[in-house]
Amino acid sequence: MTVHATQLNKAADWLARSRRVAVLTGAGISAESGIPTFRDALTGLWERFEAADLATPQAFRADKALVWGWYEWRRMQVLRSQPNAGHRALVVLRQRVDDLRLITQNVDDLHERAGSPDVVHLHGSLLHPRCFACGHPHVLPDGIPDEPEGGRSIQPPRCERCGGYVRPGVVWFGESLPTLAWSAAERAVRECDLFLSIGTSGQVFPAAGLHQIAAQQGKPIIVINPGEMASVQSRELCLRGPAGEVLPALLARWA
Ligand code: BV8
Ligand code: ZN
Repeated sequence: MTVHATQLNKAADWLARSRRVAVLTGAGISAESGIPTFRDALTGLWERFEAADLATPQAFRADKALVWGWYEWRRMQVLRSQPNAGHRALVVLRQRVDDLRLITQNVDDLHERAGSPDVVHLHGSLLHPRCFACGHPHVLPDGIPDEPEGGRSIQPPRCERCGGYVRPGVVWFGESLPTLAWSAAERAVRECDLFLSIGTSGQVFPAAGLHQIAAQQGKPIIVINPGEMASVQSRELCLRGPAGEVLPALLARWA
């Protein structure tokens, strides 16, 4: 971890003086749990595709089995993985500030399994499929899907109410975000006195717009990401390191 102590001390000081923290997480916070990020190239059956091309209603209409297979493979990975120190640190941080609102772009349940309540899922969840035709929630069989490492095409199950095809309970590109989740996220950023962005490349909208709202409102911003980040605003601190190392180090500095 190449984060300088001065940066960490400054960030810990900002956190210690904040009361209402809004946190936005992306795929990077689940990377240390073994879940590939969206930047990582797809493998196996899907290696010739871009994630953003597969995660669309058009792709599902074109080849339901290919897309459903991809999501069952990802659900298997998530159910086989465990929350990491980054997920767990956010549970501790919540106990240290008056109000913490946790907003995620991730479709895994690792924040919840780490113990975070009321997680706002902007892009849905792998664990709540529904009917593509009538929207009726579909209950998946218990247990972890046993998918081949390279994946396979699987016909999606049928809706018990209308017989339609079941789709993953995620927000696909070109689809609107859940209204309640988006309004809760916007409100959290407008009401916070510190914005914490963890493990996101800030490429997907409107989620990436939350950072801009915080910057426009002059909120102090802490970014945790080992990668090269876009231009840093005035009241913004960039801690270049993996969330699973930086977040515990931040908490450790906050006696
Ligand atoms: C919509 C669910 C209204 C599915 C996802 C404005 C400008 C340009 C384009 C648009 C715009 N407005 C709308 C668009 C179109 C589009 C969009 O943003 N396109 C992009 C690609 C340009 N947006 C939409 O379609 C949205 N809907 O706008 O609806 C509408 C409707 C009709 C017509 C018009 C408008 C819906 C977007 C949601 C799509 N669904 N996920 C699934 O998962 O299968 S998005 C998905 O990709 C994730 O949820 C996430 O949001 C995104 C990936 O981004 P990140 O999470 O940031 O992950 P990434 O891999 O990119 O980066 C990882 C980062 O972690 C890196 O920076 C890396 O350095 C860092 N990292 C790595 N290791 C670690 C780490 N950090 C910390 N610790 C580590 N250890
Ligand atoms: Zn149905």
